[in-house]
Amino acid sequence: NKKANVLDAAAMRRALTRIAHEILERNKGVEGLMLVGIKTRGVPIAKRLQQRIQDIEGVEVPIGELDITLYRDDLSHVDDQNEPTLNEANLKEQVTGKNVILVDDVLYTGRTVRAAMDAVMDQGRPSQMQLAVLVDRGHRELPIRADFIGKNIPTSQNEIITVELEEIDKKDSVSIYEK
Ligand code: 3GP
Ligand code: 5GP
Ligand code: MG
Repeated sequence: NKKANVLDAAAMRRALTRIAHEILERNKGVEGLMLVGIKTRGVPIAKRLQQRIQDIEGVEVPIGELDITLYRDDLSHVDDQNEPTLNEANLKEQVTGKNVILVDDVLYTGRTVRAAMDAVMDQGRPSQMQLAVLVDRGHRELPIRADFIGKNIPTSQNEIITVELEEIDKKDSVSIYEK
């Protein structure tokens, strides 16, 4: 059952525009940048950031996607280490020498991002990696933090954040639910 709407479409749009500017400011432009979306909802978020960067700088930065199968017991795929496992690395572009910006919808324990970093490193040797997330809900279990955050939403363990995106869910919104 729903507790609160946290971001509506306009707020999400503003947050992603800000993140695009922050990425460009931190990295002094687009040189060497590559965006890598973590499936499912990290992918359309990465595409939106790519579009905004193009609007601002007039350059289309390369984009890739990663499929990290989640480890959680509330989801179907679990490996014997109880860790997220890499399904496929469909990184169309070479990552070697690139500044790879990982993009995901929600950052929670950090295990998905850890697996994503491994997956990227298996493809080559990026010069740098950074992390952009729409929502940081806390409860990290690894020494991982995001460089760019749309919204910090402190949650309890029995709350879940629902992220809906136009491309998948026909609307843009972020809300908090009680399990
Ligand atoms: P996503 O693939 O678009 O990121 O992991 C499958 C989906 O379940 C994810 O979509 C994620 O948004 C959604 N989800 C909702 N609540 C939770 C949660 O508490 N934990 C995890 N791991 N996924 C959740
Ligand atoms: P982590 O590996 O950091 O625990 O979880 C990150 C991944 O799990 C993200 O890709 C995200 O989709 C999913 N996730 C974890 N918690 C939530 C949540 O509360 N809401 C949503 N929508 N996704 C979550
Ligand atoms: Mg996700």
